[in-house]
Amino acid sequence: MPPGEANYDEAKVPPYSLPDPLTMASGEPVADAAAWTEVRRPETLQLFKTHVFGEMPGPLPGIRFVTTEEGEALSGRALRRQVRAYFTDDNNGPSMDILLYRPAEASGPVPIFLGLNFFGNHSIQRDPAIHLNTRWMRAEAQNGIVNHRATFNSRGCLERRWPVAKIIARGYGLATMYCGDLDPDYDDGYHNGVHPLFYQDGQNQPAPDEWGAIGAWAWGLSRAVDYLQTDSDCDHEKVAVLGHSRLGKTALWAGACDLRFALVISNDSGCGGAALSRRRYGETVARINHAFPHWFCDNFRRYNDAEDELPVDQHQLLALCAPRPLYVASAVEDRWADPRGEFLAALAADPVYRLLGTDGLPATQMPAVDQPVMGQIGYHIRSGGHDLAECDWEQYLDFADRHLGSS
Ligand code: GTR
Repeated sequence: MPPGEANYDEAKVPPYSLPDPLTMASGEPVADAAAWTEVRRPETLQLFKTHVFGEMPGPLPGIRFVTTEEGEALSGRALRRQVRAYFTDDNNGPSMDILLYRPAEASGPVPIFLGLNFFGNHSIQRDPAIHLNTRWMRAEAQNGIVNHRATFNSRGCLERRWPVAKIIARGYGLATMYCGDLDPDYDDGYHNGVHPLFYQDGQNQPAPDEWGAIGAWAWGLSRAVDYLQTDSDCDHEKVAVLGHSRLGKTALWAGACDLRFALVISNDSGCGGAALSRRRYGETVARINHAFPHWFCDNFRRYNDAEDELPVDQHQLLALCAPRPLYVASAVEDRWADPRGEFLAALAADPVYRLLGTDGLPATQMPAVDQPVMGQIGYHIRSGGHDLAECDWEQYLDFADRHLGSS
């Protein structure tokens, strides 16, 4: 294949064999749930930390959560709360804004969908009370971003990805944050964002086995759960983490690292997310590390054009969610993300789910387009392209009803 050209031909997918999620590093088979939980799961998580996403620090002791605004939304059907998480004692230092909507009529704590957004909390709804994010953003004129800053025109620009009225009507709350509050999405050598808060004396960038941007974003999702644990209107034992694309990779990594996420959803997460790296279909490890050198840990670059040497593949990232409910979604036209590779990864995670006593993924073949399958693992391939669509959400809501119950 000429350099620079992505493979979209199944016939050119190289033969590969996946690491067995249920064989321990010692070569012993994982015979039961205890062996998974006590040995194989921790060793698998460590492999992802060392070789793919990097080590991630724990919470900051000085974090402060301050409610900055509250009010009614959606003609009284929802209640909105905005909370700022200050990461240090400096109010001008790094912080993260959490936007929370919950059903006005709820009589107790509600389950929550939690996900990062690409263009600021104000981009998810045309609700003038949402603080306009002032941080760096990807320059996308159609989303109202000028000189890397949000303008008034970016209010509600990604409303189609966040059907808040529907989520509320189904009895769920929604919490979201801007990923750039944690780490702006460009390669700046990790001087901005939260990385420097954790540098040792003399350190000015993460070590090769330490976190990149995806790690920082996932860390922020865990900090949002820290907040939700303090908010009596939210059922912090029923938090579903979800993300689209690079933020879908992030949702999976957050779900793997933090067992407080009760349900994990990957929407079109592709390479470095739900798609098997060894298939080299669409985006590959070399391409993603070249285009986005700041997403993964530096060690991941060792596997550029050397996927078979990776000690793990992405089915094992999915298996780290087990036995918690996991939904993987693809879209037909999103070939860059390798829909088949996403399905095959879910299928290859199934033995772990079954070992842990669940029904895993109730399919052996890739389902037809727009025909979701749902067991403890859910999967669908939707018609259309790379996006988080309302019909994706409809499946996630059904899946959450099944596993969390809306109240
Ligand atoms: C693409 C990248 C994908 C995916 C996507 C997105 O450019 O190659 O891995 O993350 O961006 O996040 O929209």
